[in-house]
Amino acid sequence: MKQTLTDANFPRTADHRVYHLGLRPGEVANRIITVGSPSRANGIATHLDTEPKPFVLTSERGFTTITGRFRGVPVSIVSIGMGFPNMDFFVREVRECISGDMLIIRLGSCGALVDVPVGSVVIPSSSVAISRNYDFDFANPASTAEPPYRISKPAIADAFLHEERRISLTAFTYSFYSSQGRQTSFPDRNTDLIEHLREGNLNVSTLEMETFHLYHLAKCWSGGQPGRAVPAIPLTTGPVRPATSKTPPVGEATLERPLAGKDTVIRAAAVHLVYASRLSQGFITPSEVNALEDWTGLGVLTALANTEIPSDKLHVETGSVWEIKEKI
Ligand code: R1P
Ligand code: URA
Repeated sequence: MKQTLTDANFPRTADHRVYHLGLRPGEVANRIITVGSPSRANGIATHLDTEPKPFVLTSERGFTTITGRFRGVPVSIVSIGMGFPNMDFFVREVRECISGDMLIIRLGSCGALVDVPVGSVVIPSSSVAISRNYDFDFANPASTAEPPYRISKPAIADAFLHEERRISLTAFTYSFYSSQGRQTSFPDRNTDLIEHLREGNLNVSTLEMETFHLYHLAKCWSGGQPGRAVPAIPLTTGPVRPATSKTPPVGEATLERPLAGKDTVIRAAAVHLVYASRLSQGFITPSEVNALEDWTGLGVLTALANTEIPSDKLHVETGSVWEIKEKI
């Protein structure tokens, strides 16, 4: 950490940069693709317009944001690393840098529990969370009546990626290993977990580590209804209180005033790339990854650019990194 931060509740630098992503208003757009790895972000960024030159910022904590335009539409690509804590940093800190609505699509890899080849693409319409139960005694399982893993109710995606909503359930896990049913040298008591997830009443199709938290936060923000306007009741009692605000240009933001604006929504969806087949034990090759990430990245950029955001729910362009300045 190089700069002084103020406000222990929501730390920021004097020039309004958020603590972990390092961004400030005007550096991240309303339409966002979030990915796990910087190489995926850089690959997708090759599809951005050359004018204005895409803005790139890698924070000290390893979050990389690339903001530019795709076919003229402002868009950001944010690489967040792995796991739900990073998804939490991303959604909350970016929310504080953008006025208006947010459209977020996660483009991430997964393991498949359904019989599809590696390299397949799954669009999950909902997600459940599988958490390790810390009250279970993993060393002495006979000593507790608790289950070793807990499975939550589903969180639902926004419909903007689904022309026709097909039910595809993803499971988000706290670990790549134990709660995805992988066998390691730890006593994880998970040998029947995969079978349980594939059973008819659950019918989980993919396993990964961020989507549930994204869907859950989007729904919380949007008053419980993905993609719909929030009700008049305040949504949070925490750091963010949605309030009408005119977005100041970069460098002039007064942060006593939250940026989000009134009646804003966060619309979230995900595209999962099958890297691992948990049935055949196959794993994707590097050249398949490159091809798959390229065409799905282009598809997600296109979906975002084609999804309307009302003009009064867009962040102001003046002073932003996506502003096209007239050449003199
Ligand atoms: C595990 O290898 C990582 O890959 C998946 C999981 O959710 C986890 O983050 O997503 P990404 O490819 O987006 O990182
Ligand atoms: N990502 C995951 O979380 N799990 C897999 O099996 C593959 C990618």
